[in-house]
Amino acid sequence: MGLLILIPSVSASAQVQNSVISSRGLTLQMKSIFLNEIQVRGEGSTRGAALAILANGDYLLGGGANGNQIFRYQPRNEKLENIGEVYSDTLRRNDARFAITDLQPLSENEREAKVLVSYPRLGSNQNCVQLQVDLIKINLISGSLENIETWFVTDPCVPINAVQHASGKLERIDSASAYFTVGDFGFTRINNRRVSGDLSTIFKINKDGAEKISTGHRNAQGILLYRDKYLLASEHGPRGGDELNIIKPDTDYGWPFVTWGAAYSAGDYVVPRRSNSHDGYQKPIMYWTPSIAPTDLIQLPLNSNWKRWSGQILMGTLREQSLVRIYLDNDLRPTAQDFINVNERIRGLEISQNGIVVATTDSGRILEIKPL
Ligand SMILES: [Ca+2]
Repeated sequence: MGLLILIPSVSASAQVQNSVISSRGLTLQMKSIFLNEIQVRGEGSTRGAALAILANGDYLLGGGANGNQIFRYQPRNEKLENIGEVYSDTLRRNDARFAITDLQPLSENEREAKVLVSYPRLGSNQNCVQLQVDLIKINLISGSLENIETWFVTDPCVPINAVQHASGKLERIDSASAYFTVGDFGFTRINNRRVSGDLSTIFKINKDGAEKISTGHRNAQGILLYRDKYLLASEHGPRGGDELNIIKPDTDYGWPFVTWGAAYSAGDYVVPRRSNSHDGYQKPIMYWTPSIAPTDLIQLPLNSNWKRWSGQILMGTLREQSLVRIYLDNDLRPTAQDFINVNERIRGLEISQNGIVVATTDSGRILEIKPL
């Protein structure tokens, strides 16, 4: 476990705090920036913003009080601007889970960026929820956005009590396609594959449609093309049994039939056939019981100031309030992990072009972490 030491702020802004974390031979500096405007609000809950980093170093943040706004933050001068709304707030309920789930730039130049945006939203009768992916164009000169086209809408539309477990994470493949995770939405019929449709699935999407890659995912909140060729996904299990999986085509990862987590009881939305088991299905390469609630995955840059952590994986967590450092050997076997405590629920996690780890937190902060 890393050690967190708060030191007096050195920034002119009262909203900025610096601290030092020492963890297994590396000393890290963490800058924490509180941005009230980007936090998603809902009855009884708050949520961190979705995060992407543009080629010019600026951050895109998806969130705000109603969860449907995009902001641009320029770390050079600590300037924040609201650049527009992706969808109407009539398409959500007053619940922080109704919010932009991910932002993924596909192509950029000095004038504009084309970015995929995913979000759960109400269906046409207002009683059910679907996950949607739109391509938007951001004018980087004027700081405005334009919605270009819808790429994907999940089916079925799930009864509204179940906006939980949306997933909705994107990973770029090239300028015209991406991987996309769809959760089980807490759907009470998720154990019937004839009606579960697009739920619990990882897709490859482009403007013409979606191709199923793998199934049996409960709530994949992290996805990463590791070493540019292996697809990894993290997911939340039920009462334990959180997983890290290597995603292979036409493979079933088991949910809701098997889980390493504890059994749900009769009052839960679905009861797995077997708990503490993965028999008959693809096993995760790592799992965590009790739950740590894993989110985004990133790979630290090779041959960088991250020294012996270069090229390794970092994973955000909600419940554990830590970054998890994971080392996979050449056969993709996990041979080391440790927890770097940041005392924050990590929602979005990215790596900047200059090797700074950037995270968004449910408390409305941006964290910038780098080796000292
Ligand atoms: Ca599984």
